[in-house]
Amino acid sequence: MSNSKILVTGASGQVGQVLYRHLVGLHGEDHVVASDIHQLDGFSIFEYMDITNQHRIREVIQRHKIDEIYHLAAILSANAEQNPTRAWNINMSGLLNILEAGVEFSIKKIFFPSSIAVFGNHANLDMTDQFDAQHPTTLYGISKSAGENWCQYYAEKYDLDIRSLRYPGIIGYTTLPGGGTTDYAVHIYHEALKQKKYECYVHADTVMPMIYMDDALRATSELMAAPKKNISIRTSYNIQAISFSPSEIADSISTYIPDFEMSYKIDFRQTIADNWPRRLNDQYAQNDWGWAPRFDLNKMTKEMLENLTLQPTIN
Ligand code: AKB
Repeated sequence: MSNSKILVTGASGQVGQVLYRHLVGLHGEDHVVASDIHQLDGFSIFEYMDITNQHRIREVIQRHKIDEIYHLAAILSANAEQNPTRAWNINMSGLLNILEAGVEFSIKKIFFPSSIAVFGNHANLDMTDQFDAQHPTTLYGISKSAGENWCQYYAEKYDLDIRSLRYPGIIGYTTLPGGGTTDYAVHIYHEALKQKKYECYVHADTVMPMIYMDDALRATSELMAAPKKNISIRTSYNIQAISFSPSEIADSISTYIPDFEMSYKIDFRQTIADNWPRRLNDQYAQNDWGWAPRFDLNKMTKEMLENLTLQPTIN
């Protein structure tokens, strides 16, 4: 247990819910404040918070004497394309409000999730380096790329200890994803158990980088726990875990559900996926804070199917 008082924004989202519970496990329920515009059951301390409302953010930080923030509130890639200006407002002014509050209230540490979406087709998409060119093709990618630069700016100008990961698609069994391009890799497990079939919106051979939720949580806490002097990247760290295509995940599921059938109906998310890295070089994360994933595709499939069988889909 620690004396930190932690605020999680976007706590009702796919990662937010799980990260909230993870942080409660590490720090105790009196030390973690969940905030969102949707309240779910299971939060010990919850504050309604619209991330674009700076006054409200200041009020919550003051009331709970917050000294660490995990800023997860954001609109993901596919949803952002439906309403780019709204997504820009939420993703950008939300982050700036948190950074400003970080300076005003001398917040000790801030976590900002960036994404593989910061890269576009001017990067080497087969093995994207930490400092490869960023020419994002989605509004989400543009907002995360700008966000990374804002983080570095605040870190350098105000010595704000802000740390960030470029999350790949995150796959877990307790929560459903909310409007990303990588969402298929979660839905496929639910549908495999319910109907033994799944219709995928990207081509069979479209490889995207993904990570199992346990690894994503561990990467986040290891980064946040690392000594400040080890953090050499103040934009956002590349992390690599598992890269696979829809046909490979379908094969992995078929080892447990032999009559599982996959079909394809391609939509606008194909173009997004085509401009994202397929695999990333995460040398800096390995060197600076010892990053190493523990789940490969088959180990993840086993865990997903076993846990979803015990605890059926929430939707
Ligand atoms: C999305 O698909 O938008 C996210 C991401 C890769 O950042 N899962």
